[in-house]
Amino acid sequence: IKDGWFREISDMWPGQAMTLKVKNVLHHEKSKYQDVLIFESTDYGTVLVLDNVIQCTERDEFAYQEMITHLAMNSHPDPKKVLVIGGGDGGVLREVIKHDCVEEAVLCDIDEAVIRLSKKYLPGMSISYQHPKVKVHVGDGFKFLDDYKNEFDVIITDSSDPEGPAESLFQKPYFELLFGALKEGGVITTQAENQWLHLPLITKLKKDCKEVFPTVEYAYTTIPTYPSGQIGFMVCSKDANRDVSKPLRKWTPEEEDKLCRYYNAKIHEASFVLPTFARVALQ
Ligand code: AAT
Repeated sequence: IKDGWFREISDMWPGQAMTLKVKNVLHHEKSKYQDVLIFESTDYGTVLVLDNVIQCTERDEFAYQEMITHLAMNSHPDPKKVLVIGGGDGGVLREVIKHDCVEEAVLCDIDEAVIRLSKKYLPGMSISYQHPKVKVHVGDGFKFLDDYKNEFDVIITDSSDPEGPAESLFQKPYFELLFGALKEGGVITTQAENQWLHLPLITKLKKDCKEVFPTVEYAYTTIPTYPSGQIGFMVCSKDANRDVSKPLRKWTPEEEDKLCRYYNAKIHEASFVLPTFARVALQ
């Protein structure tokens, strides 16, 4: 923070940086895994920052949390058991339990500090921790998955960027673990970075996924406070005949308006339509 502005400078997005005006620093600590900063911004509500990278702001988090969740959940006919890797703020869990068919939602985040501080400073996201269907495990997602075979219908990896504790969550062995932990017909989504900034990384990610899953597609959402204003997802299924770009289950338009602020059935399909430069690179 300099002169009252937070600047998200990183060599993962060279020569550019999101800047947010700070009203008040609420908390700053070094956890076991990362530097954790929480501040109140002038226009984006409360902001969670890990290792100088914005993880979420109250104003636009729904654009990411709803999309990473419902793209997977609505591509599965009847998800009962759901796992979230990362996502310590609780926002993805909040979206998962909007689906009445869910019987159990498990979250595994590496950093207890993110969970503890989100409960204190981000109530709109961490409200989900009070839900009776939710179970929480603190630990590394990669190690956690190794203990589960044929267990989950949907697994959502809401992870930070590959520099830091989430590095292993972007590599092929992780996708092999995901595949093994899914039941027949299971679906995953993972945070898959930005098409303007990380096309080589996304291309490699898609290739690795393709070697593990029969169905692999890249989708994206818009979000002002992530680098370059967008972030993508890899959506994969164990079922070779599943078209994840079309929702298998839909809410009614009235339900959609009540349940979600970003996601709807049309934007589900639209999010897989890529600009030519990205489509060609990812073919
Ligand atoms: N919904 C907020 C968005 C995030 S949060 C990423 C979470 O991943 C953090 O809570 C972090 O503690 C957790 N995490 C990192 N590594 C691991 C791991 N190995 N196992 C389990 N959890 C992990 C993502 C923001 C994306 C930012 C885009 N620039």
